[in-house]
Amino acid sequence: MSDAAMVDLDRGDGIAWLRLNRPHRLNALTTEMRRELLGTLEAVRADPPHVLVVTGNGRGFCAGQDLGERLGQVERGEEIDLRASLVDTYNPVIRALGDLPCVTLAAINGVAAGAGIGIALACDIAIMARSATLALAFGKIGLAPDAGVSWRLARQLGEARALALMLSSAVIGAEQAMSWGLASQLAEDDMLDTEVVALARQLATGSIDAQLATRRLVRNPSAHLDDQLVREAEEQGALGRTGYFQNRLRSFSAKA
Ligand code: LHQ
Repeated sequence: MSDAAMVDLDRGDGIAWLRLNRPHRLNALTTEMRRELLGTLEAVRADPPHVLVVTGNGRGFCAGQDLGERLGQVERGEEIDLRASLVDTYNPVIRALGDLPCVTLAAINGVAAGAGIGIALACDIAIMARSATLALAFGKIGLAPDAGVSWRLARQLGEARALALMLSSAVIGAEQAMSWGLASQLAEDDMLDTEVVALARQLATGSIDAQLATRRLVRNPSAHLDDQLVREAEEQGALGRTGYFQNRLRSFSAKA
């Protein structure tokens, strides 16, 4: 498998598709694959599309850490340093995804487990196929949630519900994920790509400056309303000077 790309990047007109590509392992992440993913995200940052779609090849989105790789280390008597894995590759992937200068859209085509959930939730928008699931698999193998999952679920679902789900290694179905706001759109399995393309095209007509400002305000809110009001005013001040805003004003008044 080492010669084949484990992460594919297809660039189109304003929309790029990043596909995790170890389908026979439900796109479980090896160290080499995480490095490849980081390199791909750097390439996207250097030459960003308007919208990046993140998805998985085959029937899974991403099954989290490749357990075979870890078992190999255990059996060879090697030291297991999960902290180093997180610091060196997982955390940079989550940070890079959350900070790309493009809108990111997770097309959750199948199971997202463990750190795979972290990748999905690091994207700005998640669309889930009806048969897809979020498997909080960490506890089953004696680990705690990582890749930002503990933070995001507690923030999104509230501490009590998030803790109960994580402690019981729950599997969250797509309809449940939708009703809890973890995904914002549900697609029939065979319509996922079509709906993703439609949304991506619509997003690509928007102002990227406004979209990135919106992400900054929502993803990293201030603790106090007064501080957020100041930040909103600063962001809006900059957006008011963009050509996009000024052109929209012109076309609005031309219609009137
Ligand atoms: C896999 C995997 C996998 C390898 C399916 N690895 N092969 C951890 C450690 C280090 C640092 C940082 O952070 C983390 C965070 C984590 O990500 S912890 C969570 C790790 N992931 C898991 O524990 C998930 C393990 N997989 C499963 O529980 C199931 O496979 C799920 C629920 C994902 C899917 O179940 P099924 O749809 O029934 O598929 P399957 O189990 O038959 O899997 C298909 C194949 O994929 C199979 O291989 P095979 O050769 O038998 O066809 C699996 O062995 C392989 N696979 N996940 N993580």
